Amino acid sequence: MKRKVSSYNCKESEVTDETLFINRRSIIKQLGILGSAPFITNSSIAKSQDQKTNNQPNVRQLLSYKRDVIGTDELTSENKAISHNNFYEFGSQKHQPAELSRDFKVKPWTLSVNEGDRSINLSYDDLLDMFDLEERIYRLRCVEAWSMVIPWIGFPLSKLIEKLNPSSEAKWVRFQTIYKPSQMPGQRNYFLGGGIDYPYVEGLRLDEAMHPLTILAVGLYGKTLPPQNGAPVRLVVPWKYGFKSIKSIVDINLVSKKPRTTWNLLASNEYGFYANVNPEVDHPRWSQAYERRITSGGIFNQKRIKTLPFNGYADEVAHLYKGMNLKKNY
Ligand SMILES: Nc1nc2c(c(=O)[nH]1)N[C@H]1C(S)=C(S)[C@@H](COP(=O)(O)O)O[C@H]1N2
Ligand SMILES: [Mo]
Repeated sequence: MKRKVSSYNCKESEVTDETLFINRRSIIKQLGILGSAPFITNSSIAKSQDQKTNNQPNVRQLLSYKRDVIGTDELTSENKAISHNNFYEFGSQKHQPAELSRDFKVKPWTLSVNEGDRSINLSYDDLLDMFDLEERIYRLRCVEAWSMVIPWIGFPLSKLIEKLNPSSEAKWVRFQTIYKPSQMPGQRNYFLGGGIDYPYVEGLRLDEAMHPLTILAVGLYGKTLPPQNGAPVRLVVPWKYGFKSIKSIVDINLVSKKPRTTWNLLASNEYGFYANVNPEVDHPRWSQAYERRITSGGIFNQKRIKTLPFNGYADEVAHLYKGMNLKKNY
């Protein structure tokens, strides 16, 4: 999503990359190995950073889960899915989240799910253990007109909401990403962070949140999520544009009023609350009729394909919007 600040983003990100590079060099220098630079690999640089900050590196754990039936869509390669990301807390350019999230700590973590003063708190281990994990191979359609096919691992959000036993007042669900400027450079720097007012917030109508396709994902491609994809837990709503699928969630609130949402607050004429994938409603600055499907390999391997209503999930979800004008409620 390009905003007016995007020309600054570019310059700013170059500066940031440079700072990161300088930091690495000084760490290497402290370890007294600068002279042996030709032997330094990326992984040894990452390791020396971990040693310095005394962190556990974000090693992706293998998960056990029930496998999805194999679909007909060609999967995006894992390498693409974890290196081409939108996660503005770590920079607004696609390559930045993977690079700038290496020091992000996902443990300990608390996901709080609440209505009023009733709440359930899930720890990092609860997220992986409390529910049976299943694989869901879903298409992810970004509002920017590219798409991927990703094997997520997670559980239906409905299972968690049911545990809270919501009252009849609960009509909407509000989600909030962690606010941790010390580990999220985009939250510290307005330009790097794409001009967003953090924390990132999103929302769903309760029936959308309870729909069986809506999941909280804790992994992809058989392993826990890397930070750039929203570790340790993120939403996946496959019939909506990608920005609804909020990452690294700490708060889920059941509320009586429709929540405000980050991209809608930034540009309400461009990004609606519903954000259902719809080839007939163009973005003001580009068409949504087609998308670039990212599979594997280089940009020349990307296929231009027709965008489907509700991202191909119309049979499952169109009834949720019966009688609604989807051009107005974009
Ligand atoms: N907190 C947060 N969540 C976010 C975003 C973000 O910038 N911050 N970007 C969104 C957008 S625009 C997309 S397309 C998807 C991308 O998910 P992926 O990087 O795992 O493919 O995450 C969404 N969730
Ligand atoms: Mo997106």
